[in-house]
Amino acid sequence: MGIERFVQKRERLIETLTRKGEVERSTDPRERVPAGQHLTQGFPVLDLGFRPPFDPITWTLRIFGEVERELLLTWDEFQALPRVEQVSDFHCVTTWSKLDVVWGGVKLANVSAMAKPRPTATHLIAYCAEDYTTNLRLTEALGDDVLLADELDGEPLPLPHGGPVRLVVPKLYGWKSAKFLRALEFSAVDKPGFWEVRGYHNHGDPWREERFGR
Ligand SMILES: Nc1nc2c(c(=O)[nH]1)N[C@H]1C(S)=C(S)[C@@H](COP(=O)(O)O)O[C@H]1N2
Ligand SMILES: [Mo]
Repeated sequence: MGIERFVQKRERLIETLTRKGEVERSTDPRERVPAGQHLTQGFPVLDLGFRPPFDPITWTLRIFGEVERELLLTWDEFQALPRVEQVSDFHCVTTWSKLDVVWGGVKLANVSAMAKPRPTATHLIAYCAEDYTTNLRLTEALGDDVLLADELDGEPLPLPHGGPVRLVVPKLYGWKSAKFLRALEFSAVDKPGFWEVRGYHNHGDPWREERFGR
């Protein structure tokens, strides 16, 4: 299998870089495709098929649970938050990977800092407009590369890709990148989401091929 060779090559490369004390990631696209994945040039749309329309007047993002300060952000308030741009790779468990996706939005860690999670919070649960949910370990959800994205390729995030706001969690399989995001719960217990209760892996690291099971 070609992909397997790339992964072995990648591991050797990381070994070499670690030995040399260099930490930069390879820019060779083939080194960035996890085992069992293939590259796609387009950006497939994958969801349950129900895409709730966006109304900027009624849209809100609710932050609740184990926090000092619950938040209910309106569209205007969300737009006023500090913004970042990010280029990251996207790996769907159904085996397609897309490299160098250009996202814009707000770092989840910034919104979390506004809400001030209590020490009891261990997980972050994402709730979407069509009742899709997914779960993240809080430490990972607060990673520097986790975004509340409202732009794709410099344009407002299109509805099929989860507009107006979706999670982007580049280090985990795509099903953790919740589209049509409406609420985030800081939780003291893990709450496996839509796909996690249907057999997908509870964690979902593509580099460990955590596709199914716990
Ligand atoms: N709300 C919601 N978010 C979702 C899904 C979904 O069905 N509903 N599908 C997930 C899956 S399996 C993937 S691979 C990505 C796909 O994102 P895309 O449609 O922008 O490619 O969204 C994830 N987020
Ligand atoms: Mo997916």
